[in-house]
Amino acid sequence: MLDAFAKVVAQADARGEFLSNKQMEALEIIVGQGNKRLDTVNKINSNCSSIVTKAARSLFSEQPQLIQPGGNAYTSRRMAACLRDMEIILRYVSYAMVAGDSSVLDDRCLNGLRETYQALGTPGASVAVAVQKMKEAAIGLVNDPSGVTSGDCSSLTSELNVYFDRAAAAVV
Ligand code: PEB
Repeated sequence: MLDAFAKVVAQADARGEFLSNKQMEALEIIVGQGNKRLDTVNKINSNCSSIVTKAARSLFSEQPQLIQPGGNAYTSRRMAACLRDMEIILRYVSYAMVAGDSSVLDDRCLNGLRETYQALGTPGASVAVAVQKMKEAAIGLVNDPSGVTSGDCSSLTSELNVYFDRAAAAVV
């Protein structure tokens, strides 16, 4: 598990070199955007249940067979497992966002997840739709200007997009 700083240190150490100017500049940007990054993570954390609920409602309205008898989210046990999985994925996306690096998400959440769903008979494509819907909800909240100092968050929202897309791509 790496963060943006540990990652460039590991890369430089592997070559036996000091950090390059390019690497230093990338870290300067990260430091400069530090408060915005933490605001982004805070928005996700404080709205996690509404992000999950909204996405799940939308998924089940588009794919009602999931909650009908025989469906993969039918019975409250499976529904609970589904909502829990969505929350786990969102939590690891939030960790990646705070670290500025996807390795925590990759190593501790996505690694082997496709195979787990295949073994369970859970439709990965539907999980991917759920992740995309959480992405829409989370980005909408991050872009909501109310209650925060206005500024340019485009690079942070595109980074957040990448983590959600990575999670969605990992389960299909
Ligand atoms: C991954 N999910 C399930 C299981 C595991 C995971 C390991 C089996 C054990 C259990 O039921 O708890 N666990 C989860 C995860 C990590 C982890 C992400 C990462 C670290 O440790 N059903 C649907 C939807 C989808 C869904 C498409 C969007 O119809 C999910 C939610 N996951 C789902 C369901 C089960 C499950 C388990 C329904 C239960 C499957 C079953 O027992 O039939």
